[in-house]
Amino acid sequence: MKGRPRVLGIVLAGGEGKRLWPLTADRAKPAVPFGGNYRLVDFVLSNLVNGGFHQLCVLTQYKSHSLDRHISTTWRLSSVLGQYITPVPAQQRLGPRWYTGSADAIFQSLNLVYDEAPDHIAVFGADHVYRMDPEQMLDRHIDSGAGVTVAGIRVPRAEARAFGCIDSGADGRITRFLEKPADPPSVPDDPNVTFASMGNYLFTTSALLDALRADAANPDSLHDMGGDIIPMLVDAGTAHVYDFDDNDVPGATERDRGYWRDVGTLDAYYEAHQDLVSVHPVFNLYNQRWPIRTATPPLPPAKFVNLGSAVESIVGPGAIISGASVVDSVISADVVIEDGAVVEGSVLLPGVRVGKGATVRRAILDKNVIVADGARIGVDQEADRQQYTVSANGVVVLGKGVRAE
Ligand code: ADQ
Repeated sequence: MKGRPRVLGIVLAGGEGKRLWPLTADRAKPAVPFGGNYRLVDFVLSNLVNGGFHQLCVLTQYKSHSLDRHISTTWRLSSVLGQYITPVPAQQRLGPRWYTGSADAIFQSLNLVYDEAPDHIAVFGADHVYRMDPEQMLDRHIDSGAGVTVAGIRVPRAEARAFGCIDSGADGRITRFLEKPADPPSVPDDPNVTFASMGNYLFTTSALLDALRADAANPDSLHDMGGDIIPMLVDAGTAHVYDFDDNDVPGATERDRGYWRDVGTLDAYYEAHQDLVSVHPVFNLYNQRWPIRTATPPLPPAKFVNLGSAVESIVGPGAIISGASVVDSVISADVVIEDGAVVEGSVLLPGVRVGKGATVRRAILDKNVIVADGARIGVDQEADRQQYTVSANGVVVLGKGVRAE
């Protein structure tokens, strides 16, 4: 450990996740369950911990209870070794106001930085499914001497309006940064591709402090990391890009190298799950050399009885599939599917019950949803629309605890 730079990790986990409604009706977006076992925040925390970053603060704000509980119970580290992962709620330290934006969230939490006195600060988002070794990004950041290094990835230009878009020179210096432009620029060698910010930043501590203080004094600022802080450092000529293509995680395959998904919409969330249950998924959950960590509840193994079956599916602990047919689905922990039921192309979160003879197609069922015997979901889109949320691509979504008759 001697000689290693001190790095404080700040995970921005206060996002509301409006586009994931109703999955975010009761929880912050980073607490949304994903992949049968995980919550979204587990991906960024696994990446940081696996990469050797062991002083981590998770800034929360909206509907933070389930996120706080998950982090406190799942992500304990040894404080004897100086390691911690701690949720930090909004505390109104600078007056009676909540965070006005992601930069204000850090500004209001600067006591964490003063306490730790780190050399560098990793500010990472909590909304994405990916594998990344942040230490490789840190090495680049230190080598370049930049004030901030922004992780960048190539995305289809058609999707780039949701991202910060980066132009950079051959030396990696960012020459232009456009936050969520209406007409995203393309990369020089491909008109259909944009180089986008992943919302993960490595700052030299003094650069972050100076930028946050200047931003706080600017009455016109929205106090947003992507909208205000990064453009400020780009103008100052001290922002570099780190190309995610260069990241090489142990055990990564050619296919899942470079995988990064913003699962911010119901359709993106659904598609990422469909990838997981495909025979050869792009994202390999089974790479134990870079594990995605979480705590699983103390439940017995999944059980299949009365010729119940699940194919092209993942099934969590405690699940019971009795005489039912499950295909292309994610069945989380403690789900029970009864005789004669059919579940196809669906994502069932923990505690869901599907009754006898029920049908569930192309649906996302949040925790503890009860599908009554014989009920049909995803069969008659008009009927579904009247009662439930239906995504742009026609995925039916039932919020937590809903009972479907
Ligand atoms: P967005 O994801 O749209 O774009 P934002 O909503 O600020 O930006 O979310 C960034 C992260 O901060 C998320 O993890 C979110 O949970 C968290 N967050 C948001 N508001 C917060 C608050 N008040 N307190 C604490 N945490 C908060 C950003 C960048 C883009 C980049 C995309 C990549 O601004 O440039 O391209 O991420 O997805």
